[in-house]
Amino acid sequence: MQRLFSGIQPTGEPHIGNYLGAIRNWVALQDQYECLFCIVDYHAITIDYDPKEIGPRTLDLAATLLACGLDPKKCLLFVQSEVPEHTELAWILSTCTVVGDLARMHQFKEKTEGDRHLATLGLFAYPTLQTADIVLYKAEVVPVGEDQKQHLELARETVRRFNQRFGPIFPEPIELLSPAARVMGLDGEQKMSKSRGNHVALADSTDAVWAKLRPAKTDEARKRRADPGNPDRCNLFSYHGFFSPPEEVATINAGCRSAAIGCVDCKKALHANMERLLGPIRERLADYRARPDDVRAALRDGAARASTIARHTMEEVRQALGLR
Ligand code: AQP
Repeated sequence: MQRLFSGIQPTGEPHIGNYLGAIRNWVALQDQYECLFCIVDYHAITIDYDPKEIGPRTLDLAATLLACGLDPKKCLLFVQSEVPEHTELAWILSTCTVVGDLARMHQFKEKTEGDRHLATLGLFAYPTLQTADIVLYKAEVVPVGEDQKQHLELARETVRRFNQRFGPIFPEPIELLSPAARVMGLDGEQKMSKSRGNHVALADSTDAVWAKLRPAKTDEARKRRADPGNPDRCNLFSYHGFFSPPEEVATINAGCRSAAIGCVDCKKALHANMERLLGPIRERLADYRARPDDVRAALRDGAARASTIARHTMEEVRQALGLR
């Protein structure tokens, strides 16, 4: 089996975008690859955060991942900061990473718009830590969304430079493009995101989900119930594609265009279909939240197994660098 690595940041409440764009895929990949899934808390501290919140968030994210179907018997689930070799290797790889390449990264540019000269070194070097995360385990495969493709190209470049200088230690990781589309936020303007507050959280109660759907923007040209709408211009209609059966999507599409149904009808149908997927996840999450020690034990076990691989790689790396 090939080895696969992926990570998720404990930056806020995990949402349906994270589920549809990553977590659901991870659950399927557990059976096809030797998977390492990492809660990347060292990445999460590259933006403003509350030190009191990050610990509980990390634990709750782990509970959510388990509730979504990650199985510690099939994969390694662990927290990045519990394996210090990630940051040690990131430092070493930073000597093989070119500043000009880092400066070209779209994500860095987006996150620092307006005040780039005040950006921190941690945020700038984020892709180098990401490279270390992957190659520390000699992972061959990395599932990525479109937004992460550039970082993976840089990871390959860094690996090539390292291997050329110190010997063929790391495989060049290849990307496994996520089959899921990008989920837009409830605002319809930016991608759904933990930190932007435009999300439906996996932990939201059924009432909370409805409270978010009810006022959400639809086709703005549809001012009254009798006006026909255009589903192609409706952000909420795009959610039906993720949650509703194809025949129902077609009926709603036609009903919107002919004004046979109103936006509230469309939202109610969406809510019911979301509930079918989210309800069972929410129930399992409540169960894991009620037994945090079991979640901690799963993370401890994952970190111990990850550390064994990490220590072995670092021995090899230090030797190659002449540090032993
Ligand atoms: N809106 C989205 N649609 C599809 N996939 C998404 N992902 C995130 N948002 C969407 C995927 O979720 C995985 C984990 O993401 P992350 O926590 O590492 O960072 P992110 O992509 O920056 O996620 P967020 O929710 O937007 O967090 P913040 O607000 O902290 O930046 C990734 O595989 C990502 O593609």
